[in-house]
Amino acid sequence: MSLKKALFATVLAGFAFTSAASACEVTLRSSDTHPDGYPTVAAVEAMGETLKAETNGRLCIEVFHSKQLGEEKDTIEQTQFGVIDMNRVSLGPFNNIIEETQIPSLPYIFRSTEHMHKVMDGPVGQEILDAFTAHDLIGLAFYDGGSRSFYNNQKPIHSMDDLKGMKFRVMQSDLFVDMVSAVGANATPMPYGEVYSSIQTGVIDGAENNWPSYESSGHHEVAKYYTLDQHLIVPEVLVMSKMSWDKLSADDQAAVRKAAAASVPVMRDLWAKREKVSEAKVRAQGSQIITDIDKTPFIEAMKPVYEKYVTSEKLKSMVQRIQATH
Ligand code: GTR
Repeated sequence: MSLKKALFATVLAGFAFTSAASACEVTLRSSDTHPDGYPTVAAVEAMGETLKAETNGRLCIEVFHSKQLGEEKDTIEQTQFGVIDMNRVSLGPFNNIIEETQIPSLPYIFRSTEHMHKVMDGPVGQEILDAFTAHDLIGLAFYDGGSRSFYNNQKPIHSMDDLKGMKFRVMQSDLFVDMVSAVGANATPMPYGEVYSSIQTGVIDGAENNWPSYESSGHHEVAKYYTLDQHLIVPEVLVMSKMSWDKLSADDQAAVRKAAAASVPVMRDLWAKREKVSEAKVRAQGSQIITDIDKTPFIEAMKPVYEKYVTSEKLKSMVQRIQATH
């Protein structure tokens, strides 16, 4: 980090601590790309309520939703620098920085959401949370991100052949670029906030995401063909800046961890409901949902992605342990 950036970070981090809302001694600023009311936003707000109660009103959280603090990749950097205290993001944008996050981001690594929960709630999940510390972040909890599938504005996709040559936006992760190439399409990494207009103007044919994001972003308005190939079940993560963390007492750190853990079942519940609401909404608004898709060739096609990214013994062991989890 440059000296200038470090100074800026220190000034702003200090500011967050001294300018806290009246009743709270410390107000932690938390970033989210999603709009108010989205399950991730509501879950971090719920965590804030728990934390406030646990600390007799001393520690509070303010969620800056709707990318008020920026796009995910930028806010991650700012969280590392201590400019932002907390961040709720997908694991995808961490892939190029923290290799352990690539494992739950591998296509078809999880058989179901239940499988993902079991893994992320267990030792492999803990190892991944711990890996954030070396990158100036504290991993607090994993949230649900549903399963991600392709959508586009050109045609219904029924097979890998239909995907040939099409252009899809992916999160800014090399792994996802390779994932899209593996099924014969072209990937364009770009921030979430640019996807809508990029589809509209023909820069890309589509993108890939879960029901709630496909709906809340309005992408369904510009890309109505949604094919449930469910190539990713990538969890979301709630992290805290290590700089902000180190300013807390051990008791307050424990209270933050406890409140984060308590927000997980709240989030899962909100998520399950929102998936249904979003699905119903996009169907009602004219999206064409393609469900008759054979996933076997997609799973086969991902082999080179595993070969490229699962290289060290540590990562191989993680994959094996995930596959052996039932
Ligand atoms: C959403 C996820 C966001 C963001 C977005 C994207 O499903 O919740 O954190 O990563 O996808 O595609 O950029």
